[in-house]
Amino acid sequence: MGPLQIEWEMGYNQSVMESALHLSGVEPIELLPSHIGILMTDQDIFLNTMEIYVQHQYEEMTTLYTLNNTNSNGEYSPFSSYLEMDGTSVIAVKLSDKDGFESATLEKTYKKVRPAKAIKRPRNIKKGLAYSSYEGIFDSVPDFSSLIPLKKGSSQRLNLDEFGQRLDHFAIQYKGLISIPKTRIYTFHLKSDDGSKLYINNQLIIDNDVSHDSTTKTGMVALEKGFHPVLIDYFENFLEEILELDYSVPHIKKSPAIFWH
Ligand SMILES: [Ca+2]
Ligand SMILES: [Ca+2]
Repeated sequence: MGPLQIEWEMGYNQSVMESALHLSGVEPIELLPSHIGILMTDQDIFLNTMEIYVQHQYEEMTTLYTLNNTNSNGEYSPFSSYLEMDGTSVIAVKLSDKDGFESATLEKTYKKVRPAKAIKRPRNIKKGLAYSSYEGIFDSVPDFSSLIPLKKGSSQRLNLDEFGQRLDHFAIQYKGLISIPKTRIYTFHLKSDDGSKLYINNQLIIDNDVSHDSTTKTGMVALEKGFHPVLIDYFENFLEEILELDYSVPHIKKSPAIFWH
């Protein structure tokens, strides 16, 4: 079998057009091994121990792995059902068939982390978040400290309807606490139109900034049970406006975050 090649041709295919443009050619296609189709456990941080799973769709292929060895000449072993990690690990996997053909290597780092400490429950807290709203033409989350708020208040939940329907050209900063039911790893899902950012304990967890239509970005963080300072920065340029924050843990469906201020 010869090398794979693509034969191409382009031009006008309309009787009213002169065949002024007609190009054609042959290009070889270089086939390189890929790791597309190999899935490794998505969650990449853990508290104590973690089970790492690898999935792929190729029944004839054997999964091989190596630990903490970024050198491709490292020793690979067959991967059985899962790997249990108790420390930060770099895992590289590849697939191999009986003739020794190998896929490209997929490498992922799984990091053991400590949960961020909770703060003491402040006295007299109420449900919801404090907000400051601003007017202006923004194409990214502004530096709120340099702006004068148009309005300040509090809101039981993230609700842009409070600022009028189909408003354009505004920004809001929400501030408060998030209550965390159990010490573990949480995945936050921040959906916005246009841009937004989520900070927990002054750490940027999700950057969903710049002008765009409805886009959800996720971020994972280890949190101790209790209260954690939260900050949500948001701006709307024009057309639709959306802001939603949910969190999830494996095997439990997404729930809206519970806020206090
Ligand atoms: Ca709008
Ligand atoms: Ca918009």
